[in-house]
Amino acid sequence: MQATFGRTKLVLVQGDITEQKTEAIVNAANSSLLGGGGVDGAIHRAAGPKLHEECLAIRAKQGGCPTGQAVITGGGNLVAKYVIHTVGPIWHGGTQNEPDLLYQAYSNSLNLAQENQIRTLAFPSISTGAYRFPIREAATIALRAVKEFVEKYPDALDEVRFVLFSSNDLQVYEQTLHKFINTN
Ligand code: AR6
Repeated sequence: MQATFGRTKLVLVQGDITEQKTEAIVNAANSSLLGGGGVDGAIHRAAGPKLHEECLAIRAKQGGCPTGQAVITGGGNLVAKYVIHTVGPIWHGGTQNEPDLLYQAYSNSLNLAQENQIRTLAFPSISTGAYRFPIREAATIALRAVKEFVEKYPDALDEVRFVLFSSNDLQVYEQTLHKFINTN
């Protein structure tokens, strides 16, 4: 499914984020930046050792990445030139500021893209795997973060895509986007 938020194209697809041809892809990392399972593991495997080395250098400098923040590295062997690593919140029932932290993970990733003149960007569904954030609420937060960024910086981005791993996740994002288009 495709739509536009202002001058920015919004694309929802089912697929593997490591194969995207956007200038940057976003990694749903953890605070250690040392890799892990899920999309993080897939990105580190596809990008190769250079990515790990760059993450180690960031750790040496700033000691990891707090929840809601984002850091950037090169893309190693990926088609994407950059990887933006962000850390979504672990879901604890919604009482520990999880929605706001998830919003920050998206908006800090978008800010970092803009600072690096990145015009096309692919996101996975941050926090909705191992971190168990409910997918419907996460989709609303993700799309709201992109919409609000684009309203603030209408010329910054040509395309934002969400790459959903399962057809069910894609369906949830599509339903959420329909609501945005109809009500916002
Ligand atoms: N492309 C796109 N999406 C994917 C891919 C892929 N190749 N692989 C998995 N997903 P998760 P989180 C989906 O668990 O919840 C890691 O161990 C997956 O189906 O990767 O933010 C990190 O190191 C799900 O919908 O990220 C952290 O410790 C979504 O990506 C922790 O997991 C996110 O699931 C982060 O947990």
